Amino acid sequence: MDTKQATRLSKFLSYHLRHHPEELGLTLQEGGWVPVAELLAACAAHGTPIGEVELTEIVAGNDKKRFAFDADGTRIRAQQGHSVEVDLQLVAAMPPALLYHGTAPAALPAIRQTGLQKMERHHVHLSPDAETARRVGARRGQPVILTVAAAAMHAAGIEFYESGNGVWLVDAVPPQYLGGL
Ligand code: HQG
Repeated sequence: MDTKQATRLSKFLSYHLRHHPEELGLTLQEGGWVPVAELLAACAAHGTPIGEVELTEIVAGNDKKRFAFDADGTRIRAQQGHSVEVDLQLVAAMPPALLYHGTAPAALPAIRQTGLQKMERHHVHLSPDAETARRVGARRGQPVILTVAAAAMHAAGIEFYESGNGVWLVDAVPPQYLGGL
């Protein structure tokens, strides 16, 4: 499978596993899981056939590890980024001292007022390093990198979750914990 095809199928899977499973006639199970056999049958029935080997390649080769199989490989889910109501059964974890968030200059006045909000997603997404945050922010033009005093937030009782792919998730980041504003 070439990169272009992998990207196309990855976007197709993200769209359905995060946002619109119902368009494929699927319902996400607890944890966001979908049986692999059901997913592949639904993709084929909706004009985008994906083979088992191709699916494994997409999951393993995905630049941001957007998808994961369960332990026995019979179910698949998006690791984060959902807009549908789903309990990912995330386990709270101790974050590193500093995390990073890449955003667009236009968002800064609002962020100064209200801090980072989860907007359309389930959580605010934070990056483990500045370079990753820069890439996230660059999706919206010239990026601005904010630092997040994650250990201080954690010490104040705010829970952090690590998704399976290195992204840190939190409900909100109040402005006093942000640097670079
Ligand atoms: C901004 C992609 C105004 C926030 C990426 C961001 C990431 C505010 C936008 C993942 C705000 C939300 C997540 C406030 C935050 N006022 N704007 N108070 N608080 N914002 O896409 O973090 O390819 O929901 O800075 O690479 O950009 O989908 O979040 O600019 O990992 O796997 O509101 O999505 O990964 O945008 O990106 P998003 P994000 P995938």
